Amino acid sequence: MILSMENLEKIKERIEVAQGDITRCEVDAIVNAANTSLRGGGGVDGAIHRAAGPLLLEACKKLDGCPTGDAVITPGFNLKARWVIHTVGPVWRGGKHDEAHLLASCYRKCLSLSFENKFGQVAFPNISTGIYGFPKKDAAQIAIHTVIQFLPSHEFPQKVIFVCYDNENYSIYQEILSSLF
Ligand code: AR6
Repeated sequence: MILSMENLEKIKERIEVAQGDITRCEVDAIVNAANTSLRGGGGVDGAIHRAAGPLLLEACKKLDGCPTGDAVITPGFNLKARWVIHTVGPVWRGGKHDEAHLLASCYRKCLSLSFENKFGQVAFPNISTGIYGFPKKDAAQIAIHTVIQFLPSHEFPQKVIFVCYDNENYSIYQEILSSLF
């Protein structure tokens, strides 16, 4: 990862790691690790739909799905977060099917939507590292790298929170971030 000390210093305060349930985050937007149909599913997607209520599915049905690597936005309905950014991570198929680029694209698209909407805080789950099977360390490097590349040249989102659910992801994120800052 090639980063200038100046850029790192500038964004240090804008990146946080937390452990817990993303549906409880009081932020402008939470990111959902969805699938291309946007019709809900298991994992964090299921939890977000349950917490947001049935209007979220209705809003998703009005959208024409979402391709892998892209992102779309809906209101958060009953969630504490005002908005949900739905992104579709790649299914891990051994690493030679553009998985890394597609995962980076998910983070970039979510960050761009947050920029356009002038969001203060946006919370990300560890996209693709559950049901979709992306190796956790590699996914964390991609997530952190993409955020670090984006923030210095964008005023929004003001803060990115990586919300880890499982202990393994939480330790990985803490380790990578403490080695950087
Ligand atoms: N809060 C934060 N993170 C969570 C939560 C939660 N409440 N629940 C799970 N995670 P996954 P994927 C973490 O499987 O791999 C769905 O069926 C989990 O520990 O939710 O991108 C979709 O509809 C893991 O680290 O998403 C798709 O079909 C991370 O969230 C498919 O799963 C992502 O795990 C997407 O698979």
